[in-house]
Amino acid sequence: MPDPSAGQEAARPRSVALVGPYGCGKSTLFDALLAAAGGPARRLGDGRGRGAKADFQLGHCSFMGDRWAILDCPGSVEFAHEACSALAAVDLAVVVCEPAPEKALAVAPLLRFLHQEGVPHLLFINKIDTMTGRVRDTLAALQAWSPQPLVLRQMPIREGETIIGYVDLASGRAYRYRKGEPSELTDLPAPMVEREKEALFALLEALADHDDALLEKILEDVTPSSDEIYRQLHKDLAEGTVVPALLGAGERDNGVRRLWKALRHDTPDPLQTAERRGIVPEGEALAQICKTVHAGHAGKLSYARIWRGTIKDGATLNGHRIGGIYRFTNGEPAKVTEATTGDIVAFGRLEGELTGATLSMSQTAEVLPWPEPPPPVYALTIATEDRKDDVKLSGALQKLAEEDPCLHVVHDIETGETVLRGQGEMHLNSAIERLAKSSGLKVSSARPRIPFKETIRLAVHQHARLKRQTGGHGQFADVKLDIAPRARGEGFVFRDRIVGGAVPKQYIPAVGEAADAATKKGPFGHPVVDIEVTLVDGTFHAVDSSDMAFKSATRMAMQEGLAKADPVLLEPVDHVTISVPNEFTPSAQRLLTGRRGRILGYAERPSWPGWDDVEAQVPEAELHDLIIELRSLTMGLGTYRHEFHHLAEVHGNMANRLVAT
Ligand SMILES: Nc1nc2c(ncn2[C@@H]2O[C@H](COP(=O)(O)OP(=O)(O)OP(=O)(O)O)[C@@H](O)[C@H]2O)c(=O)[nH]1
Ligand SMILES: [Mg+2]
Repeated sequence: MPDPSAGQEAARPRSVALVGPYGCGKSTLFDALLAAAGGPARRLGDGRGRGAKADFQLGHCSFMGDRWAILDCPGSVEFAHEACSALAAVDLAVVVCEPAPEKALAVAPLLRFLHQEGVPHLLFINKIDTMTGRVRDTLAALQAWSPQPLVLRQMPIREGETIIGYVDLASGRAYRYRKGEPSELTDLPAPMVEREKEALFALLEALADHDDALLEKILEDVTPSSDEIYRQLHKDLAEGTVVPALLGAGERDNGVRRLWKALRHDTPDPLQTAERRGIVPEGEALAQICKTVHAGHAGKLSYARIWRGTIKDGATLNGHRIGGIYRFTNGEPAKVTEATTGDIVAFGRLEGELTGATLSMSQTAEVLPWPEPPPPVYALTIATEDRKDDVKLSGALQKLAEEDPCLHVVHDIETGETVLRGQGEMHLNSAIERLAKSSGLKVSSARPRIPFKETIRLAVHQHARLKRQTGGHGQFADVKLDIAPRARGEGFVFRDRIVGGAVPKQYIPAVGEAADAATKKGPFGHPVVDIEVTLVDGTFHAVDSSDMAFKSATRMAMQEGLAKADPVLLEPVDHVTISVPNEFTPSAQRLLTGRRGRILGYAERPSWPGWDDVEAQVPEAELHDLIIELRSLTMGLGTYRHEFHHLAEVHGNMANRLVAT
């Protein structure tokens, strides 16, 4: 594999995703990286980084002659799939984290994910200006969660409590941070010389685990050259055998150039990434869509990673002619004529192609896998203020769902509501906001209604007679019904037990239809399920009877009969599985029982060491904001899934309360 840092020819464009928990400073670092690469001066304090963005931002730049695409991912767990999409497209991930150990732990699931997916990554311990404890403690806390060894590449230099610079362990050089400027070379303070030796030894030990020559040197007490150390770091990072850790403060430009140099040196070549993804190097041009946006007047843009070959503007991919290829320099889309292996660019007007689609000219090339969106855990209804806008709303929702594979739009036939399902409050609210903004529609949202049902507990016999004389000929029908409960899940059935033509055959279907129609709204206002209605007797009139008359009589009989048959409210109960690190298992159980859940048990989560799956049956009415509480109890780590299990009777106060909400 070519070493891009050593090659004579211009290196292929490479890409990096900034990932990490909510608010750890990714967007600030993104700005700092672009600024350090000659981008626009930083818009410090203009709020660029603040406020959670729902999707990743793409920026292009060149650093020391190499071309780069940087992807700034949203941090909230609610947008985790967006980060997954970015990670599926890039050569390297920079995991940004907070300096305090308890806050830094929020990256734990990410480290596990990157390890599982085999994505090469390095750790950037950010906001080092606020660090009070020891960097090593933070690293040790994270190490407990990382399947790969984390190795510190820098050692902080302190003056009192404040970190004022660092030693680059591989080169042995000491630097002093300067706010908003590159760090300057300085002398290592004498009292730190011993500590630097220890830190270097720790780094070498970690690296020697994967290299015998290095191990030999350490055993012989020979310090390897900087070049040797850099080479080993490069190799170990690409192979995923170690995760190097760097320090800095994006907001002050501290450690940003050091990070750039590490990226330049260590980010795998795009061909290596393609190999990791199982893409053979020979063959026709191949790309994959990693994001879809409807950019107003610019139309649809499909962001894509080029895995192989060169794609020129105007080429036909999957049967669609590309209408423009864009890169994003200085925050603005700029048209380019072509894109090549390693590029991440936006293609214009690839109608009909969705995020995840593999693109090629012949369409006979291999189809690349794409991460599945996680199942929805939170729902809100959406409605227009003016019914006239409903068509416009459904068009806008379709576009939104095309941009965001985690967003499900469902028209609930039972409740008549349009329901958005997704990853949480922030996710859905930001989707609704975006929709309102792009479509100009006035919309409102609310908690979805629970699809309650009802049934009866007593069998009753009900007689009803319709007799009306209005002007000409009248209306007459008389029915006797047996209305009886059935077992849960057996549904509705109508039977005819008429003998001797008491009700003529021709009217019987009308009775059946009316009985069925009457189950749509029972005494509590919800659909009635699991009952049996039998027509046992009746009378008719030769002139005045009709289908209509028999329907009316049946409706009357049903209404009266159901009310007398000891009706009861039924609520949907779901089978719920909560997944949490096992230290949170007791909290998860308490959370479920506090929500009228019946715990079924818990067990180790398959192939997730240290995690448990807690199983329970929980009423759907208690699930609306379960995810919010679960995340707040588990540092955002807990997830859950659910599916309808059965309908359960609700009595007394609970029934009143549920019906009232
Ligand atoms: N002290 C300090 N604060 C920082 C640093 N970098 C960012 N911040 C602050 O951290 C907050 C969050 O920064 P962002 O860059 O928006 O964080 P983010 O990771 O992009 O956040 P999300 O995209 O919402 O996940 C802001 O108030 C920044 O001013 C830093 O190096 N030092
Ligand atoms: Mg951000």
